[in-house]
Amino acid sequence: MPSVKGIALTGLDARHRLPPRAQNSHKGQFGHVAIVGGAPGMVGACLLAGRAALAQGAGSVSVAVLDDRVAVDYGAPRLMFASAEALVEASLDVLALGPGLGRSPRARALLQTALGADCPLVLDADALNLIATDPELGLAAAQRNAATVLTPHPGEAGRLLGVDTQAVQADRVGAAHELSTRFGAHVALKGAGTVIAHPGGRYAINTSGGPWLAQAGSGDRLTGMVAALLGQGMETGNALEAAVWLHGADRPEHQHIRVLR
Ligand code: NPW
Ligand code: AMP
Ligand code: MG
Repeated sequence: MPSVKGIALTGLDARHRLPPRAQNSHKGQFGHVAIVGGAPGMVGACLLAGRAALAQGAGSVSVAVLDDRVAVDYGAPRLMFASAEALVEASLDVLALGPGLGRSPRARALLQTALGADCPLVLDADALNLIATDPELGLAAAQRNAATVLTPHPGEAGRLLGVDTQAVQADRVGAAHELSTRFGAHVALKGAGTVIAHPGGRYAINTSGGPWLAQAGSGDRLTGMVAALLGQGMETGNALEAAVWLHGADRPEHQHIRVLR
C-alpha cells in the first residue's frame, strides 16, 4: 500500500487544470494525436478513441487501424488515416496504442516500436495484454524515457499482475500502486471508483461516472480523451486525472466543459 494518502477526484480538481484557450488560438497549438489499434472485427474501438480525442479538443487526430479495408470514418471525417507502422515511428505529440489492437505478431511489433517512442505513450487494452504475456515487452515498458500511461480495467490489471480479477478488486489501490511502481507509469485502474496512481505513491479516486459506463467501447473513449489532453501539453498525471473525471461526467449537453474551463 502507498504511504501517501489519496484524494477524491472531483470536477474542481480536474477542470481547473485544463489548458486555457486564447480567442486567437489555432489547431497547431492543441496537439497532433496518434492512435493505433483496430484489428479486423474491432475497428470500432480505434475509431471511438479517435472520435473521443477530437471531442476532447485535440488539434488533429491520426488513426491507424490494422484492418486495412478501412481508410475513412464517415461519421468522423476529421479523423486522418495513416499506416500503423508509419504512425508508431512518427513521434507526434502523443501516441496511444491498444483499442482493438489484437495480439497478432504485427500488433506485437508495433508495440515494441511504440515503447521506444520519445513522446508520451498511452497503453490500453491489447497493448496491456501483450505486455502481460511477454517479459521483453514488459521490460521495455518499464524502461521508457518518456511518460507512460496505463489504463487497465480490472481484468487487464490482473493479467499484468499475474492475479485474477477478484484479487485486483479486493485491493484496488494496492493493485494500481503496484502497476505504477512496476512500470514507472501513471495508471488508471478503471471500474466503479477508478483509481489513478502516480509514480511516487500519490493517488486519487474518481467521483464521476457510474454504471451507465458499463458498456463496450467506454474504455476506448477514455484512451482517446487521455491522449487528447496529453497532446494539449498537460502534465501527465493532471491529463490522466482530468480525462478520467471528464469521461465519467460526459453527457452530450456538457460538451463545453470538455475543452473550456
Ligand atoms: P472477469 O470475467 O470478471 O474475470 P477483456 P475487452 C474483466 C476491444 N473492444 N470490473 C472481466 O473479467 C478492446 O479494445 C472493441 C470487474 C471481463 O470478463 C480490446 O482490444 C470494441 N471486472 C478487446 O476488444 C468494443 C472487469 O475483464 C474481462 C471490469 C478486448 O477487450 C469493445 C473482459 O476483458 C472492446 O473495447 C470491471 N469494471 N471490466 C469495438 N467496438 O471494436 C472488465 N473486467 O477480455 O480484456 O475484453 O475489455 O472487451
Ligand atoms: P473498458 O472495460 O476498457 O471498456 O472500460 C470501461 C470504462 O467504463 C472505464 O472507464 C470504467 O471506469 C467505466 N466503468 C465501467 N463500469 C463502471 C461502473 N460500474 N461505474 C463507473 N464506471 C464504470
Ligand atoms: Mg477496454
